[in-house]
Amino acid sequence: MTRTASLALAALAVAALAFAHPHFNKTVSTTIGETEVSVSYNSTDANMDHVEGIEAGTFVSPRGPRLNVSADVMAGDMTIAAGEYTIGVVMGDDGSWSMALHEGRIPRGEMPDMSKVMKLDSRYSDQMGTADHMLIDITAGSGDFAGKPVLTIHFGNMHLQAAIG
Ligand SMILES: [Cu+2]
Repeated sequence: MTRTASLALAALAVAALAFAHPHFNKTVSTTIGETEVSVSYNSTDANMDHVEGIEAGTFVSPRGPRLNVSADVMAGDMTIAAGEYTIGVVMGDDGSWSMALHEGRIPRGEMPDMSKVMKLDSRYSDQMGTADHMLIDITAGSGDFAGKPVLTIHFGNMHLQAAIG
């Protein structure tokens, strides 16, 4: 191998390393009151080019994050029944986003069943900074949800809080 070729290969290897950021399978779990709540997700890239092409009303769920609740839990004036859900977001006609839950898992390659999707009482902001990789957490709410537990999703410049418990 010529010196030039090996240098070129080394440069490619460095570029590949710089590109391949680690993506983690994460679990966040806690108890709210007596209820065990856990979220499992992959810290996938916040690909905003993909977000651009999404149509209003579509349930979008990067890598199918899952929520499990051990008992019925109130979410604003709705009830999330004990069980497993896929966490996603739905864009409204005005371009803002709501958090939503799809009952159970969506089988690979299948479309979400909109009759199984429940929109949560949630708040959207694009003024909370940027998360290059998806972050989901259960934390203390702010604004309308101050003093309440919330589920948060931060994906690119999209930041959502949803009432939970
Ligand atoms: Cu990445």
